[in-house]
Amino acid sequence: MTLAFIGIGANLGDPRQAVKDAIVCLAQQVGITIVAKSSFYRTAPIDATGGDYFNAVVKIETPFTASQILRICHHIEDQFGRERPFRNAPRTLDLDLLLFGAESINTEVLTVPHPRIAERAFVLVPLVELEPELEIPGLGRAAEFLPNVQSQRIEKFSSCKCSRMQEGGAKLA
Ligand code: A4P
Ligand code: MG
Repeated sequence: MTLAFIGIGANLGDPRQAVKDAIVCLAQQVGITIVAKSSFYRTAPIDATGGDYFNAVVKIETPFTASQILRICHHIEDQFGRERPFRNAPRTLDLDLLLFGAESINTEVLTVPHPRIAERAFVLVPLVELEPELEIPGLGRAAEFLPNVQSQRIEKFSSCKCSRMQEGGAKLA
């Protein structure tokens, strides 16, 4: 079994709903168990055009290889109507394999850790939320890169209409 992290992003159609639905789709796949999911974030497009993005990161456990996970991600993107008219075009759904255990992978179709993992607040902030002590193979502690992305706008956004409740049913402030 390998623990891996998948970055989810969307800025076309109903992007908040797409991020939510994508988590359900990932959870429904045979061989993928969602271990943790970050908050939802509304983020300014980075090196990209279009409206604000919704981003989140999930931590998964899987018996599959990294390329098998990438194939599943592409299959889900296709089902959300993903089109690729030009580089970094607005998208209905993007699923990126950010980390796959401690593996470093460099093939024609797959680079892990994701090459821009330490340059983007929309990836780093949810990753560090999930795992404050996370180590990125070959780079070091993820949290150490946060100061470099401070200028990128990112805000937490409620993922649904219900508020969280404490144990015993008392409402959180
Ligand atoms: N590929 C290689 N390695 C990976 C990997 N670790 N995970 C290949 C996923 N795919 C990987 O991907 C292009 C090719 O990368 C694929 O054929 C795959 O085999 P793509 O999904 O078609 O295109 P992409 O997602 O635009 O590419 P990339 O390189 O992941 O883009 P970036 O750099 O992640 O930028 N701003 C905000 N606020 N939020 C966003 O989510 N996303 C981007 C995309 C730009 N700006 C953004 C956001
Ligand atoms: Mg992608």
